[in-house]
Amino acid sequence: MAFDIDMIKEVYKAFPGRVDAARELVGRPLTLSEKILYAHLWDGKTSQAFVRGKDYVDFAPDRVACQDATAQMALLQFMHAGKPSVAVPTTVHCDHLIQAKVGAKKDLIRANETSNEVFDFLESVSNKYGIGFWKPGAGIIHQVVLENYAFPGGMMIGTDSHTVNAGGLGMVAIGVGGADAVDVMAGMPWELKFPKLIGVKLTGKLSGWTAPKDVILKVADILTVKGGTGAIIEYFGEGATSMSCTGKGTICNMGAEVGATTSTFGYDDSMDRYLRATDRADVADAAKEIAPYLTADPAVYQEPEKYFDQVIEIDLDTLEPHLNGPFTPDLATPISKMGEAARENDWPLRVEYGLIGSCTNSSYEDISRAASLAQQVSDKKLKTKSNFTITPGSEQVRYTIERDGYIDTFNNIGATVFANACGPCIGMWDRYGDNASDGPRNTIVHSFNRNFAKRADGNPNTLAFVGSPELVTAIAIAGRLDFNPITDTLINEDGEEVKLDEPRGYELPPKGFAVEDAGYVAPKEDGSSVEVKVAGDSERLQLLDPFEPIAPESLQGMKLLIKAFGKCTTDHISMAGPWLRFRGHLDNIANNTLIGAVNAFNKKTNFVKNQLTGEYGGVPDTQRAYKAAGIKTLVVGDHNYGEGSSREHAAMQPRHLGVAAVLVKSFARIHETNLKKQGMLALTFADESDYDKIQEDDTFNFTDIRDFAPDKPLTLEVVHQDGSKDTIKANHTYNATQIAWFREGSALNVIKKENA
Ligand code: MIC
Ligand code: SF4
Repeated sequence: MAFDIDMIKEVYKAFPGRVDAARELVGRPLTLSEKILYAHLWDGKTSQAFVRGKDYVDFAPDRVACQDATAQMALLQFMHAGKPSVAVPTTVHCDHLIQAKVGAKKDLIRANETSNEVFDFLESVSNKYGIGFWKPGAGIIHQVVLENYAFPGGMMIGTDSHTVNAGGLGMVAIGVGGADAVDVMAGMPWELKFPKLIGVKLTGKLSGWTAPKDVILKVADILTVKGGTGAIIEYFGEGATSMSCTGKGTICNMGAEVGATTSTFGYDDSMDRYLRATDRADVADAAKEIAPYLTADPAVYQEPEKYFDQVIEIDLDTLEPHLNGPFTPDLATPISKMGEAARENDWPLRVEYGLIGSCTNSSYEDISRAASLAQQVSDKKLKTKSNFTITPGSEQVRYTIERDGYIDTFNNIGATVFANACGPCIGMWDRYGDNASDGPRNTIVHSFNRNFAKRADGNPNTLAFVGSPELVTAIAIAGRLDFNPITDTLINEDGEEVKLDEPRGYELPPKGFAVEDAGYVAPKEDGSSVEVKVAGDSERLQLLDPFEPIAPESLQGMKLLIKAFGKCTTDHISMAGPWLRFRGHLDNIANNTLIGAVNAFNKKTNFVKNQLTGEYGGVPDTQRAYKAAGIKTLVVGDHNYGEGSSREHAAMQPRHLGVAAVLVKSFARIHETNLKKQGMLALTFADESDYDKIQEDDTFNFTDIRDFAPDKPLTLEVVHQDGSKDTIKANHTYNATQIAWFREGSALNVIKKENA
């Protein structure tokens, strides 16, 4: 069972009635996002039109997807939920734990050796609870989901922030922490604040060097990394319908980089073609029957300002290829301005690596277009100047592009083909051996989505720029960051000036997709006798103990653990790369807690004051000292704290070590929910400038924590070293259910209690 057509037909059967009822209730035409949301209400209907950006709503997603690095914690929690099997179709994908080093074959063998314990655990839990299992090498979660499970009008959640990729097939697909996935797997409602809506009108059509990637790089420029927070981005217009389905996937994928809850596109012919090409004609037929329901009502796209909270218009006829970076995905530079920007900022012009593929950009279209450039290297007697790598998104894509000769084309320019896995996108790239942390200053370009410091190779001095696979390939051929293939020429072996022709490719494989072993393992019908494998002395896996509730008394006399300065993403809070190996062992992975965060008082990483001794040390050690002394702590942060990944480790680790509250200027959505789910206090400064009042030696008292209630800010007394005090207000977004999570110690404790 690669996908569940019966489930999809059920969804489609109820869809029109639910949408019509919602339209009547709301009293105006509906956007696509609203249709999907209202069609997935937990109770099936509502008597209330929801207020966007305000009301918490219970939903019933159609499916769940988890990847190996987050599934471990999700499933360790699910094991506590007291259920014999998952309540909705769920899959686990082994993709993050495969390190890229020499090439697909050997790397996969090594990963199976080094992580077999984890893969075995995931396979056995999947088997036990009725979860579909995708083996290491099968592909990256989001590509596999797009190829097999995504369907127009569906709603899914996944324990990875780029779950949003499935918006390319017209879904509302949302990244969540593992505890949220546990709710849905356990057959409970899944709660989300009803999102705001951003409409993006795409006029004109893509052509030449410009690719779908450039649309989202431009959107990131406009919205910045936090501009999409709490919103669904809905794309429409001629530029949207004329684009491939997989191109739409790329755009939705990187919606995570602007903080959007998700992104989506109305059902159109490109989706129909993609469904048929991926062997799902029955889904395409079923979708066709309710097609008008799978896109917005016509009035919405005619007068978008009336229906969206914000509208952006991008003209694809004039959109230039972009490169975004370094260190943040919203720093956008059109390729024609790159030379100037690089010289101004002293970015190294020589490009060491061009890397294409990943979950974001490894469609057949991407690969065939990039290959058309690689082909020109020999045709035009050029030499590729940078190293070049490819990480295909799935075995189906890899097998098909190999059959069609593209792997050979890339090999001819000296490329390395890595396994169908995350690899260099998430620091699972053995570029420097053990010497990554003081690697040389250098530039790389890739077609992935994130480019935070150290993300790809662990080297803080690597400047990573994000671009389309086409542009990355052209730049790798030229070996220069300031190469603009639209205007610039290269000198070939004969000393002649040559220009690269525009990329050309195929939306879908002319000979169809093919694959020998896609890598799927179906679970047993009845898994009750399956034993889950966790060795007692394992350093990779540890069964979970429930968290104790944080007592109100312990919120008096708290100490400051760290005041984080500037960008503090989940990569700063719980680094990936080498630490991915401990994702199933809470105590071990806790040793990386906040080691990437910059201490506002000395601008150093992993160097904070222990108020008990006056000495400076690493964050995890200092925190363990407070824990040993029975003292709870507070973490302070800047804007968009917890940006990036869905990894709930970024919440569970501080929780495990005794951090009770996180007080910041603003949160990224998934991280804020993750903190709440683990029974912590996730708070924002009512007055942002209070951030400046927090000193290194402060002690904190939550004076009115006993009155913790929805819509009522908390009061925090800040006692400075000289005895002087500031009283500040901390806002929160907890509703009554979430306050119960805090009171019980975690959301899981509440589920357990209910199922006891
Ligand atoms: C990422 O792209 O940062 C990851 C690694 O896929 C994460 C998930 C994780 O940390 O395991 C994400 O995006 O959620
Ligand atoms: Fe994997 Fe990178 Fe995609 Fe995350 S963004 S799922 S690490 S390929």
